[in-house]
Amino acid sequence: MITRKVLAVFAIACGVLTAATVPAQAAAENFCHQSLDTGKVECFDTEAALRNYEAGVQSITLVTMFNGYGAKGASGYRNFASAYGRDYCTLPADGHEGSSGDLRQERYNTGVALDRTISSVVVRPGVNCVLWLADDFGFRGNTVILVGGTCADLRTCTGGGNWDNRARSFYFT
Ligand SMILES: [Ca+2]
Repeated sequence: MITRKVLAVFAIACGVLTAATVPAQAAAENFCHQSLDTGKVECFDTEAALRNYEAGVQSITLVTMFNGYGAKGASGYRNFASAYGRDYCTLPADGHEGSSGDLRQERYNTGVALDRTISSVVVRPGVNCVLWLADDFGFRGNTVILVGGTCADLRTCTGGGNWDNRARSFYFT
């Protein structure tokens, strides 16, 4: 009698466990993050895991570079975020909130290198970022400064001469 009773309880317990496990699996990986820069999707079992992942992702674009005029993405764009994961700049505490000393190493979404191809830029307004373009590698050469907003045509919008297809390095701070 005792043995039968124990088995019956065990069977019920298994049934409950199985029933509880199925919905848990169906709900798994429902919390997803998609990068607007790369299209890459990362999914997690819990919201807490997603938040933990997002805390380490530099997904907030502060500066966007475009190969074409008008800050339009059709001929290629590239987003840059803070190296510190912030959604603002902290001039002058951190000199390079984001940067590239060699734009041959940076690519638009089209695969074309940014070196001497940038024709328009957007510096996210309201986040205290200032963009410095340099016409040589390593932030050297001539430089020009752009504050928050859209520079739709680097031939004219800098106030510092023609910067179309000229920048070879940059930083924002
Ligand atoms: Ca261009």
